[in-house]
Amino acid sequence: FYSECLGGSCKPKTPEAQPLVGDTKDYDFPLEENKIEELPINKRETDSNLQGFSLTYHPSVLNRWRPAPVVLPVSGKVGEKGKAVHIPSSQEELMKEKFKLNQFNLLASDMISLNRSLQDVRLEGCKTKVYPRLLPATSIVIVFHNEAWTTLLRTVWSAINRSPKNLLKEIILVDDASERDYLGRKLENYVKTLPVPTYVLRTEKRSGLIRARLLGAKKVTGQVITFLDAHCECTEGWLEPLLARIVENRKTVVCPIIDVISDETFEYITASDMTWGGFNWKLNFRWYRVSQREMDRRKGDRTAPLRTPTMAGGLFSIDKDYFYEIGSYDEGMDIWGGENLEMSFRVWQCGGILEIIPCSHVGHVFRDKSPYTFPGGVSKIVLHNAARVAEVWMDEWKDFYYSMVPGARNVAVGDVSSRKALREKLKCKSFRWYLENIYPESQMPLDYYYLGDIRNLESRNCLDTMGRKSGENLGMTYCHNMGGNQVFAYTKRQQIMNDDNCLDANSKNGPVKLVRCHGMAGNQAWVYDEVDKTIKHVNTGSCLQMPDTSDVNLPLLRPCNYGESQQWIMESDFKW
Ligand code: LR7
Ligand code: MN
Repeated sequence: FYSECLGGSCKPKTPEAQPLVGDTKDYDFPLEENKIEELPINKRETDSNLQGFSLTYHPSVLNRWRPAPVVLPVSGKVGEKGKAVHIPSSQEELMKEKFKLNQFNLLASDMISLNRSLQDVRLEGCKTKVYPRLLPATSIVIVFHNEAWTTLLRTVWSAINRSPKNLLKEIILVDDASERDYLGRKLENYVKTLPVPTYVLRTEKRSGLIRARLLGAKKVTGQVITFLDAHCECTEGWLEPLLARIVENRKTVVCPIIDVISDETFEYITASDMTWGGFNWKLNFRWYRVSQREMDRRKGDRTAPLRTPTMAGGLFSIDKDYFYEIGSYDEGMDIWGGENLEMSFRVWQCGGILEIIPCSHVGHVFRDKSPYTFPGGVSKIVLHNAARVAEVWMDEWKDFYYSMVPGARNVAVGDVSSRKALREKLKCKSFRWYLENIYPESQMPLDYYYLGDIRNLESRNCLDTMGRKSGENLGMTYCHNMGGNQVFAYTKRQQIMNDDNCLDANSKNGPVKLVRCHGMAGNQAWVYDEVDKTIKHVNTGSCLQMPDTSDVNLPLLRPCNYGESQQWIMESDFKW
């Protein structure tokens, strides 16, 4: 249940070599199509409501700056200009051995210069943008546990090389109890030689990335905090647009576009600028295609700041005072996961703005697996963190999480009273407000009649997605009372949905498929009759029927006969 995003964080798999029209630089990776949940316009918060706070920074915290010089290719080195590194077959064994250390091609990384050059990946419209001559300086906080030397220092060097001198105050490295020698004294001595003040802090014991970031943030002396993962590369002009946006409104939390540094070849691959952050019922962060609504709000300008429902979590800038005003992080979260959604919900619900700034690009090494240990167990930690998000921020929509991931009910969430008090103190809005105004395209339905399993009266079996994907048939099997694949929401829009898929049929005898919800009724509209207990497909007038002997796992769509084989019970009786 957590594996899809864990460690690899929903790695955008092999980017389709499919340039967007009018731009040959950007690639589109396979995206989840968002379904459309259009709201009447008057139910939405207007721009002016969202931005009713302007703040001018005191001039004393602003600095005059000049663009950083362009980083030139290092001659004789591989990987320059962000190109892929290919390992000769004679070294394949070594490569595989080294891969295990960090779950990326360490041999390739070690061959590339710490100062490698990259392409200028920005849209043309970004290169000519003019930013205020006075901007606040940022401190960069990078937390790491057992990070590789070359990826860590390439992150540091890429920031130094590509940040305007007066805008980078310092770099704070937080070692979260790493167990590798080179990250000890050797690292401390190395950072002393850097042209930007750089410090190494150490947690006393493994504290996880959330508490490690809090430790780093405490030492920040710049006006803005910029967090980066320890395996990133900043590109030309990455910093100015982030800081410029914060100066316009200090309650804006800004993220760059996160490009892909291949874990296999370290090739720098531009990500789509048509992507924003969402989440599913399991509370995994996911990339989705930006809604038409948001494209329209930006009047089709691909260089304009993009309001995103959630952020990936690792790369963002925030005004330092605002970071604390809005409640920094939940210290009750361990190791990895959850803090990104927590901060996203909190920022939006408590009056801030969360944006992706398309003119700022930073690469990140996406991995398939997490390379380090999760003391206490991966699932326990990840479920614990996500449950805290659900308990504090999601109101009744937390039910979607718990029914999708029933195991989370047995994990202690710990004390969330101080986080709830924070929500009170800041007078934050409800999760309903968030869904209505910020994320109407979310796959969590706004209004629904029912959430639970759907049981056939005759066979006593339950509808089951069988974990299948969009386009595949709906399944059916014995009821396990364990939620997950057997949880469906019956929404006021007449959808029967599980996470982002809806029951869908396009002919009167089926089959009934799971198809990405489109929110436009059509083949996805069903009427449940509480009296005769039928589930009728609106477009065809046929009824959902239990499977026959030819395939006992395949529910059917047949002319209605009002027999028990077509009667369904929607009543929650999960035994937790
Ligand atoms: O116990 C730990 N202590 C640490 O210091 C565990 C991790 N860390 C460090 C780690 O070394 C790394 O520098 O924390 C940083 C993030 O950990 P990763 O790289 O294993 O995380 P990720 O890239 O797989 O996960 C994404 O989601 C995380 C949820 O907790 C964090 O928010 C990460 O910062 C975030 N990364 C990004 O947003 C980059 C884009 C990936 C995506 C989507
Ligand atoms: Mn990472």
